[in-house]
Amino acid sequence: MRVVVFGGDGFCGWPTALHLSARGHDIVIVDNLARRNADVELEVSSLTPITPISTRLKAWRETSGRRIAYHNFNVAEDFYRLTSLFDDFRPDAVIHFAEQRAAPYSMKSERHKRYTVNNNVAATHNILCAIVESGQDIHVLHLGTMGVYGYGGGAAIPEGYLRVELLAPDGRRVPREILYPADPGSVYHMTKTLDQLLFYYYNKNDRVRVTDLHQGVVWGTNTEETKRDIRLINRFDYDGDYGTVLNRFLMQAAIGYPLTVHGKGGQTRAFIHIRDTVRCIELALLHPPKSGDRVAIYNQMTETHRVEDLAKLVSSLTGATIQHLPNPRNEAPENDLIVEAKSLIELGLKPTRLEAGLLEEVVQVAKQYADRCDRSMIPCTSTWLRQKQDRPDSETLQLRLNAVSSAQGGERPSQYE
Ligand code: NAD
Ligand code: USQ
Repeated sequence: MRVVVFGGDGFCGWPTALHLSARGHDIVIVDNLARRNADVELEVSSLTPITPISTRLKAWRETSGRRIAYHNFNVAEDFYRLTSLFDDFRPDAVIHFAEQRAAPYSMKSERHKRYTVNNNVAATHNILCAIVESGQDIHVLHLGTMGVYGYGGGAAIPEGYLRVELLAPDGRRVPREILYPADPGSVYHMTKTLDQLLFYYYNKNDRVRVTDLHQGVVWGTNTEETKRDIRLINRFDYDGDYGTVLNRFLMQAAIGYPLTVHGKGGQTRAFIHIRDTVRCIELALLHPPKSGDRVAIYNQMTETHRVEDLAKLVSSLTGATIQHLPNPRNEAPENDLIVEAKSLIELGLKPTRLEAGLLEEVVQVAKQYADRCDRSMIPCTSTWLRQKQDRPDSETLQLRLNAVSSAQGGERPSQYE
């Protein structure tokens, strides 16, 4: 198939582009390098030494014999580059990763909130609008998030749609299937709930075929393809804005930094390994909705865990100590989370479960590049509530200062000093 990968230089997009190219698909990457620029802004780098995109693509040509084309433009702004690309390349499908994806980054300031909303919503809308303009029947695969549902509430979270009964004036009960009520927990997560409405509308009005993959927290770093050559290595985010919880714990264990549990760690989240991410996307690509079908929504996760349990597991494997920090987020201190996730398994996914060998593999990668870590970048300094930004309470301030003073070799002033 001919496939455009929007955001194909990122953490999930790059291994996906390689995975599909290795299986004979014809791939074009579009990426404006916003993620690399965010690293420049935040003064941090991927723990792994990712190479420039031209080096990545050359390395892929040399190791696989296959070419991946690359265009550098902003999907949220350069609408006519999109329409030209669709006219020239005539893709069968597009995979849309091109959004600002970190919840803490989206909460840093009004500028970060506005950037995240403008970028994410406009990127999704431009892609849909350009597909309609092209007159082509292009399947859209989008990386959504489990966070659109909120997390939990006692009953199982279905795959996108909820069966309800409306009460008619004459007392009859009218059955309906509606989008599961959106309950975002950050500005970033809110953009994903807005994306859902864009898909709903363009699917209803223009019959655009859409698969929305509501993905959990991704962990791991490399896939079969990114391991083929050091120049293909995938990014590994560990900083307080972009690092996600399990990879952060594994990396913290590798460098002897106490594991940073927010609050008591009662938050339960859904997880998936990066190798399953690329496989799920391949399965969804090979099984598109038919013309006229409603938006297909799959929960792309393989297991759920409490943050505290993950910390204990990593601690038991590595001997790392655990610290409980004041939670910078405005989120439930604990939640249950039961998720229905049958569709991708029915399509052929063999779930990779969290097990010691895979956790150890990530610790080894982190140990290998430990000298690239800037410990002062580990604390999460982005807070959800303005009052917290303005006046941290004394306990928060002390815990944060402790975290910074435990950092070695980094004198960078922190944002709350
Ligand atoms: P990432 O930031 O590493 O990759 C996103 C890529 O998109 C980057 O390379 C960035 O430069 C590019 N991009 C952003 N805006 C763009 C624009 N306007 N035009 C062109 N390129 C643009 O993020 P990721 O971890 O690879 O996540 C990819 C997608 O998967 C995101 O939409 C995210 O919401 C979703 N997701 C990620 C996770 C996770 O744990 N990483 C979990 C669930 C869902
Ligand atoms: N957490 C800690 N300690 C840390 C980091 C995080 O306790 O050092 C906690 C957070 O408070 C939160 C949970 O771990 O309760 C998950 O945080 P995270 O940063 O790992 O994940 P999140 O912010 O939810 O975002 C990530 C991706 C996002 C994706 C989402 C899927 O960055 O793109 O959409 O996971 S989900 O969580 O299912 O919504």
